[in-house]
Amino acid sequence: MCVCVCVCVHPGKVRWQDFDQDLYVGATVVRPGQDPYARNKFNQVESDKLRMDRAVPDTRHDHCRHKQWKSDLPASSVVITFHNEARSALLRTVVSVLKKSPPHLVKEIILVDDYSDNPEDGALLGKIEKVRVLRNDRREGLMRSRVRGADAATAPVLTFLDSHCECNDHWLEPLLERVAEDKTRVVSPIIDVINMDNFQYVGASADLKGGFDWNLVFKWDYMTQEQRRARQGNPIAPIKTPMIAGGLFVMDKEYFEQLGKYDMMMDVWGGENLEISFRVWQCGGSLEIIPCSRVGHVFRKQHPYTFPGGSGTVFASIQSRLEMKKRLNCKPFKWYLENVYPELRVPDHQDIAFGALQQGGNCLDTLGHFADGVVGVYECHNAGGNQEWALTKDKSVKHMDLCLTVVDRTAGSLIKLQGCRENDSRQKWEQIESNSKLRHVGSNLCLDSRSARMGGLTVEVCSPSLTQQWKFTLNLQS
Ligand SMILES: [Mn+2]
Repeated sequence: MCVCVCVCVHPGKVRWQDFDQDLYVGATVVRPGQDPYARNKFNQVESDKLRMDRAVPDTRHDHCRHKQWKSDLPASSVVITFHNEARSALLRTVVSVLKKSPPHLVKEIILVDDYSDNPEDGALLGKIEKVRVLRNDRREGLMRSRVRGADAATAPVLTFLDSHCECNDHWLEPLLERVAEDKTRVVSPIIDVINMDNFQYVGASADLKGGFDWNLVFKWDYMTQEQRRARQGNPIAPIKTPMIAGGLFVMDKEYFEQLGKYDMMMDVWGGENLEISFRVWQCGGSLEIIPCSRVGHVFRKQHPYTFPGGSGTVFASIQSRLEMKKRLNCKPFKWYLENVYPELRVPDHQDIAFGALQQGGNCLDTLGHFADGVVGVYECHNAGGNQEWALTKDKSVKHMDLCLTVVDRTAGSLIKLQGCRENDSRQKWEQIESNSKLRHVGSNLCLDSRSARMGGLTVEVCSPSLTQQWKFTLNLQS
């Protein structure tokens, strides 16, 4: 006798388990002799080898494993936008959502195909249960695509994901719980690293917050020691963060609309995470990272796609956005800097260059020394601290109130840190050769790292040597 089990799947749809991965991914494999990085800037051959529902390590803190989530959480619409994504990566993203979420919490997955070369990349996935596919009929960019997906969403909560993610165990419940408690919270998971070369699911530090530098580039900041100590009693407590990485977050749909969604005049990609982070904080909401939620993401070193019209043309009028912020009674940026991101050093009007002073992957570093100590170089860590310098209008190179000082004006002599003094010619420097070198004004010698390992930085006769090439993170003079 045959017993049939009824599986409730809509007509024409299949369960993800029944989706033909080999047929879908097989159509776009990397041919022998082709560069596996050419299309996606990650190793597509390795990505294609993996099963769509491969097992990944549970990277959560132990405390998360016993946690009970509220039973009456709101459902979410998952919005995934993509442009020419590798099929295997896109499919794994979709499958991991379906596999790792309680079914009643995922109302739908909305794939927004931002005019990929092959419309089938998205269209074929529309066969999978809960997946809806929207395709732009021209390239719109990330922001307008996300807004299109959000507008089509029918669940009360929006979950935005990148198209090369893998959701981990119970990733969704802790995010939804925080948003259900307070609609003005915008939350994101800890983003685990998936290695772009071998696709190993690596994990991530739980001691990071999102921040930015003055080139307005997102970066991860280590929590201060004080912040880490405060968390020892409750290591899985939500982490207030000045900035979200941008690709992965959960937000109440009504709140997203109230706050002005995204700026529809923003093109292509980038900067939108800073913009929405500032807006959420300044307009009364908050941003959190929820440690019990983990989602893997393939981090790349390069953009895989082109910027139509060039990346320098993505500017537009922000008049209507300014009016909106007025209407919403948003606080000024100064408030954000002082209250949300007090760790960030703000360049003042005296600075003409600012940030780390870089030489390749190394940065000028106080090495923890104070007055009369030498300075050296150390691997750049982008966390400010001992690597934070400013060149000021009065020509000093400053770290806090210590200045680079040429004690002895002969080539080969060590540079010392000394308290900054006005009008001390031993502390006057200028940038030369298109801001690529630092020359001591009084001696015409250049800052040099050739003896960094034998004592410290020195001044030397200026030359084309790479040990004299220094670049500030941010140059405010042209
Ligand atoms: Mn991404």
